[in-house]
Amino acid sequence: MKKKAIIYGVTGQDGSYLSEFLIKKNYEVHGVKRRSSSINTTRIDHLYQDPHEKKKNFILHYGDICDSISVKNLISKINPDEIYNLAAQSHVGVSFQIPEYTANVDALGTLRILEAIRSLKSNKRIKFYQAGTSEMFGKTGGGFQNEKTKFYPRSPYAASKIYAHWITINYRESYNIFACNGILFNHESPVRGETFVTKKIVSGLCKIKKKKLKTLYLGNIYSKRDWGHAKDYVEAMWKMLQQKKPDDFVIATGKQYTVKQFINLVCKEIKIKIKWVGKGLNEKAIDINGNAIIKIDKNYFRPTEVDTLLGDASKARKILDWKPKINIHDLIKDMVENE
Ligand code: NAP
Ligand code: G4F
Repeated sequence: MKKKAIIYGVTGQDGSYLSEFLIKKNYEVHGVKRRSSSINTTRIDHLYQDPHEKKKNFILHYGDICDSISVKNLISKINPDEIYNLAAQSHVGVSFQIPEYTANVDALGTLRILEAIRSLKSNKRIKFYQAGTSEMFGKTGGGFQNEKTKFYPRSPYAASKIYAHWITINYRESYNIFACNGILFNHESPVRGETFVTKKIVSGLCKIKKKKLKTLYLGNIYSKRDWGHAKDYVEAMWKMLQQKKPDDFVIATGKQYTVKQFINLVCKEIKIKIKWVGKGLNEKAIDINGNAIIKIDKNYFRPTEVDTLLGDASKARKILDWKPKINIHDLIKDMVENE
């Protein structure tokens, strides 16, 4: 019998990589997409199968984790072996503009899925994965973060994800649900959303190289992140659900770069020579012709920033036998090639 998985957030970056991964593992994948007036399936179009085909391994359903009724109905209709909750308003900066909506999706959305699993009383012990984030660590003060590090959220997004983290643990302990929290550090890919900093830098600099853009505007280029590749990280999600006991895991590379270092690496990859001049809001990257190709725009700064994130994934390495295969240089190559 094929295992069945439901993916909430199937149209997102991780949803597309996880779908490919599970299909290769011979799962029947049920992806949940939101109704939208314009196309939101570009990341998964290559997996689409005509609904009239007999043996399908990729099936799309309309749904929304803000809608308890659709969540309950779908989980009860499919009766899956595994559920991956990747659905979220996932942009930290945007969460300051739409804090209540972010909490509804990112915090209560998780509760709605857990409650559907609890009330279903399935003949299976449905396994649940919650997409937690290193943003929950927030104001870290530097050094490495692991599963024991305390949370200090710095955005409505992070505060909502902390609710989701603890409600997942509470349902595990209260109702014996097989529920795991992945605490994933930043992971990127060619299909990363256009407004996240790595994609914005790669896409902007490639346009500058092709003379289709003059200047790329960015915010805080001194924050430090631990960047991995989404392809590696979806494997870790699956591995968590294959263990005997449900548990929580940090997933990270253990290497850290500033946004500015990331820019320098991309420039090197696409062979643009730059020189940094100025300070603060006046800092700029100048090319060999004297053009300011990167400038700072204060509108991209957040009211509160997460200055430094660096993950210690030794628990995942030991228990899941997981380690990242793709380093930052290969990640950048992959992103540039696809641009
Ligand atoms: P993403 O590209 O922004 O994808 C988010 C997905 O959630 C999209 O499919 C989106 O649908 C869907 N969604 C949003 N609101 C929804 C709702 N109310 N009901 C159902 N679906 C909804 O994010 P990602 O980078 O793949 O990240 C996946 C998950 O991991 C997110 O929960 C994110 O917060 C978390 N995470 C990401 C990272 C990272 O570095 N990428 C690190 C740690 C944790 P549309 O396509 O229609 O917008
Ligand atoms: O790419 P970012 O927007 O990612 P951020 O805020 O770290 O969040 C991402 O990773 C989290 C895991 O830690 C996920 F949970 C979350 O869903 C998301 O995927 O920004 C990275 C850094 C920040 O410090 C930001 O202030 O880059 C800085 N930055 C500088 N200029 C910018 C920009 N970020 C964006 N998005 N756009 C800029 O122009």
